[in-house]
Order: sequence, then C-alpha cells, then structure tokens
Amino acid sequence: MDRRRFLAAAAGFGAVALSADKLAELFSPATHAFAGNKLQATKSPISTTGEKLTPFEDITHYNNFYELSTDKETPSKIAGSFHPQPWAVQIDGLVNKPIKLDYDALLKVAPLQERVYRHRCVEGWSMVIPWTGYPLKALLDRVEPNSKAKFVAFTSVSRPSELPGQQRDVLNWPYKEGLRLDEAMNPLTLFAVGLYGEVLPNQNGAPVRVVVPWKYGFKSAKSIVRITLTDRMPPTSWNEANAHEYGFYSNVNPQVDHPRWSQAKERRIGEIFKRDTLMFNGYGEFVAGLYKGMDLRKDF
Ligand SMILES: Nc1nc2c(c(=O)[nH]1)N[C@H]1C(S)=C(S)[C@@H](COP(=O)(O)O)O[C@H]1N2
Ligand SMILES: [Mo]
Repeated sequence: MDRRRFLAAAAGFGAVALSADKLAELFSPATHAFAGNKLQATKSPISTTGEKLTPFEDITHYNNFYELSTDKETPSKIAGSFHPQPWAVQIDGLVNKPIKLDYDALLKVAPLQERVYRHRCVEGWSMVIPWTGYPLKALLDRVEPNSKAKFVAFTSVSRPSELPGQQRDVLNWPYKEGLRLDEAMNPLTLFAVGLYGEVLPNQNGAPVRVVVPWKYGFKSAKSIVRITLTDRMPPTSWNEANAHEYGFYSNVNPQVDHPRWSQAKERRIGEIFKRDTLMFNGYGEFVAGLYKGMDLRKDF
C-alpha cells in the first residue's frame, strides 16, 4: 500500500494506538528499508551522461539474485519473502575501530548522492542505472583500516528461510565477494542504498549493496551484512564455483573472453543491436591506474 492509502486506511480503522509521532517516524523518508520509500539525494557529477537510463521496470524485473532464484524473472516475483529489516552491517578485521551500524546509521554515514552508472553483467547484457548511495570510502574511513589491511571482503545475507535459493547448493552460501583495498577506496566504488530515488527493491539487493561499475556485475555484492578488512585476497563465491571462469579482479575487458563466450560486445537491455563493450566498462580514466604493471589477461 502506498503511504496515502495506508494513512487513509489507518484513519478509517481508527488506528488510535499510533500517535502522530509514531506515524511520522514510520514514514519519514527511508527510516526503514521499505521498497518504494523515497531517498533524498543530490546528483553527483560522477555520472554517466548521454546514455538513456534503463527503465525502472527492467532494472527491477530482470535480475541476478541467486539467493532468490537462478533465473532473471523469478526474483522480482518472490522478493516479498525477503524481509530486509531490521538490518545491520558489521565492519571488522584489520581496523582500529570495528563497528556495527544499523540501517538508520548506515544512511547517515555520508550525504546521499545519485550516480548514473553503466552495469555490465559477465553474461553479456548491460543496463544504465541511477543508483543512490555514497562512496564506500566514507564507510571504510569510519573504521580506520590499519596499515596491514590490503583487501576488503563482503558477505551477503544468510537467511535460507526467506531466500529459497539458499536452500540449494547453487553457490557456496553466503555469497562472498571482495576487492583490493585501493579498489574499494576508489571514488567510483559506491555503497548503494537505492535506485531511481527509492530504497533498493529487495531483488536489487536491499537494503544495502556495493556497486563497482568497472567490474562485471557479480563483483557488486547485494544485501551485505559484513565487511571485513583483511591482509590477503579473500575467497569469493564465484571464484570458488569456477576459478577458471571468474577471476578475483573481473574487470570489464572486451579483449579477455569468458572461456565460453566473447566479451567484445554486449546487449543493452531495451536495445536491438549489440554495442561494443568498453575497457573497464568506460571508466578507465578513474581506474586504469589501479592495474599498472598487471597482466590483465592472466590476472583477470
Ligand atoms: N548476494 C548476491 N549479490 C549479487 C548476485 C547474487 O546472486 N547474489 N548477483 C550478481 C550479478 S551476477 C549481477 S549481474 C548483479 C545484478 O544486480 P541487479 O539485479 O541489481 O541488476 O548483482 C550481483 N550481486
Ligand atoms: Mo552478472
């Protein structure tokens, strides 16, 4: 129910127990991670321009979220079984100030920005998505990584009772991903809490996820509950499933084919003709320097 109808219904049924304060608290923007709630954000200049946004309908009905289902259409249909509130993210490991932040606190770490990013899935399709969030760096700065920290490990939620995909062995649950610390600190790496100005829909990784736009989509872990700073490269679910096909770095690279298909082109959702895939998904000016001296064919 939308807010107006709820309020009308509440009045109609004499919801006397709910004081005006309580109602305001319940419905103040994004106090709780209810899909549809609006988020206040300013537009970031770090945004892809000149490309048509993928419609909200496509972004929210064509998903990879294996915790819900391995096909693209089912996640949106069954996402209601997942209840991403209350929520908290633990940030620990090689840091001076480990912390556990609940959803409200997570929203207040830094001003929310809207950033339009290309999203390129390793499977060969792409979208253009207006995310809401703030640089992951702002969150990591809060815990003060110490000098031994070199990598960041992300752990997604584990709730088999709400996430039917986790009742099957499709991946090593919970979903695990990771970045090198300098990648995680890069200004492009976003800690996302919304899209199209609304709280993240469940199927898009509610209530908080990362977005790493120069890497294949699977590096952008959804529904994160833990962020751990480590001194060695952390294991990741896709790498564990098939190290030959899914490397730790997995930067978008049209010159390095997936063992089973070419990565030279991509299908932008909503378009008929394939377009060329761009090196680092078009974000080379921000990130190429991170990989100086690496052989991107071997260290993929
Ligand atoms: N926890 C978790 N994170 C995940 C996935 C997943 O299955 N589980 N799928 C990944 C893949 S393959 C892609 S392409 C993107 C899809 O994000 P979207 O559905 O919001 O477009 O999420 C990534 N993050
Ligand atoms: Mo993907």
